Amino acid sequence: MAAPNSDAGEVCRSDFPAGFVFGVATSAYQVEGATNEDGKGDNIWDVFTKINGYIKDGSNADISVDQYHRYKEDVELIAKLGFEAYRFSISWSRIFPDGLGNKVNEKGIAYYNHLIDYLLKNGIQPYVTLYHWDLPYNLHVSEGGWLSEKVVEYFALYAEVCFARFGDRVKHWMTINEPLQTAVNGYSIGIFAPGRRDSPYKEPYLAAHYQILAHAAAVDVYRKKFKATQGGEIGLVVDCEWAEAFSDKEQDKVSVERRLDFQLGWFLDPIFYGDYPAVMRERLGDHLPQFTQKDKELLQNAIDFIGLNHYTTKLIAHSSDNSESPFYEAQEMERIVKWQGGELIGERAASEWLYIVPWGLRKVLNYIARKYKNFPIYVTENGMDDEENESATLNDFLNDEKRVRYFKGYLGAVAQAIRDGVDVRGYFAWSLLDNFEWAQGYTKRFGLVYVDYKNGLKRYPKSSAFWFSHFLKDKSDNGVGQS
Ligand code: GBH
Repeated sequence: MAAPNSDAGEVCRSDFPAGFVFGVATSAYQVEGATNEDGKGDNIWDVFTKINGYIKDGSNADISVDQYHRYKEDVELIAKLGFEAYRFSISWSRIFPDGLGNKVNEKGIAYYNHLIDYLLKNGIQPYVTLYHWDLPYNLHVSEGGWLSEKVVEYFALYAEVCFARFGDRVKHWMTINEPLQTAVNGYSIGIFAPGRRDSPYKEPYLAAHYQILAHAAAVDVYRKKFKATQGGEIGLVVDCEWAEAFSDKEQDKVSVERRLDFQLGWFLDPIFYGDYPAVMRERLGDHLPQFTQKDKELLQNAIDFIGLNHYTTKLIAHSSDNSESPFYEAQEMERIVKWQGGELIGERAASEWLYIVPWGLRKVLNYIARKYKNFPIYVTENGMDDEENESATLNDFLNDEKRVRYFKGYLGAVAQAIRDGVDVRGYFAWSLLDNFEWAQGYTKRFGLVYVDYKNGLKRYPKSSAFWFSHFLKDKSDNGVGQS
C-alpha cells in the first residue's frame, strides 16, 4: 500500500538512510540580539551595521529575533516540528570580548551551556559553528583581523575554549562558515563586514589564507586534545552554487571548471591536495599566498566532513570582459540566469541571486564526491526567501507554497545524490526563523517560521514548517509494506 500522504514519486523520509539527520540552521549574529549584554564585546557586524549605507533598510541586529532571551521557546519549536538537530553558531566576542583570548567571559559560556542543555533535553543534537562572520571588532582593529597571521592563533585559542567547555555535549563542530563570503564580500567587494575594498586584488586571498590556516589549527587542537575523550567530528562549511555550462562550447565548459575551482577548490584543495588549484596560481600569481611545508602538514586531511551551503545554480559562460569585480575578472566568466533560448533557469525567489534549481544540488553533491574522495557531506544550509512586504497580510507569508516546492525539490535532489552513491549524512534547512539577512537587513525572510517584527517578535510556523514536520514524522516506507 502506498504511504498515505505522499504522492507517487514525491520525496519522503524513507528515501534517506537510517541515521540521516534533519535539522534547521541559524547563526549567532542573525538571531541572537542582545548584542550588548552579559559582557559581550562588539564584533565587526555590530560596528558595520551602524555605518550609514551598508544595510538596505538601515537596520542592525541589536535585537533581531531575540533568541538570546527566547531560546527555550525556539528549541521547543524545533522539537515540536520534529527536527533532530539544530545548527547554530557561537558568537566569538561573547566568549572573548576583545578577541584576544585574555579572559573568558563566563556569562557568554553560560548562555551556550543553557542552550546546549536545553537542546539535549528536548532530544535535539547541537551542530555548532565556531565562526559565522562575527569577528570580535577589537581583533580586527588592533591586530588586523583576517589579514593578519596572528588571527590563526587567536582562533585556535577560542576554539580550544569552546571544545573544553562544550565538547562534552557537542559532537559535531564546524570551524568556519563560508570563508569565500568573508574573503570576497568582506575584503574585495566590501558589501559585508569589515567592508574593505581598497585592495581587492590582494586582501581576499590573504583573508582566505588565514581562514584556511585557522580552520586547520582548530582541527589540530581538537584532534590532539579532545577527540580521544570527546569522540566528536569537525568540519568546514563551504558554499557553492552549481555551475552549469551555458553552451557546449569548450570555452564555456572550461570556465565552469574554473568557476568551481575558485569557489570550492580554493578552500578544499589545500586540505585534500596540499595547495590551491593550479588555475588560481596561474591567474593570481603573487597575490595568492604560499603554504609553508609546516602549513601543508597541518592542512593534510584536516577535516572529518564537508559542510555544504547550497542555494542556487547559475549558467556559466566564458567572458573576458567581466568588470564586476577583480574576483570575477580573474575567473574570466559570467553568470547567466537564462538558457540560450531565453527561458529562466528556474523560478526566482526574493533575493536577486536565488533561482530555484533543485537538480543543481544533485550535481554539486556528485561533483564534490568525485573530486574529494567521496568524503562525508552534510548539507548545512539550503533554503529560499520571500520579500518583506508591508502591505502583505500575515496569511500571505504563512502560505509559503513556493518554499514547500523548494524543499520538496531540493530534498528530492539530495535523495537522488544518495542513490548516486554520494555519502550525504544530513540536511539543514535555512532557516528556522526569519532573521537579520546581513546587507539585506530584514527585507528578506528565509524562515520556516515567520517572525512578526512589529508585534513582540511573535513566531508563526509557515506552511513549509508544517510540511517539513509531516515529512519528518512520516516514517512509513514509500510504497511497500506497512501502512
Ligand atoms: C548564506 O550564504 C549564509 O551562510 C547565511 O548566513 C545567509 O543568511 C544565507 O546565505 C542567505 O543569504 O549575491 O554577492 O550580491 C549563502 C551565500 C553569499 C549568497 C552572499 C548571497 C549575497 C551577496 N550568499 N550573497 S551577492
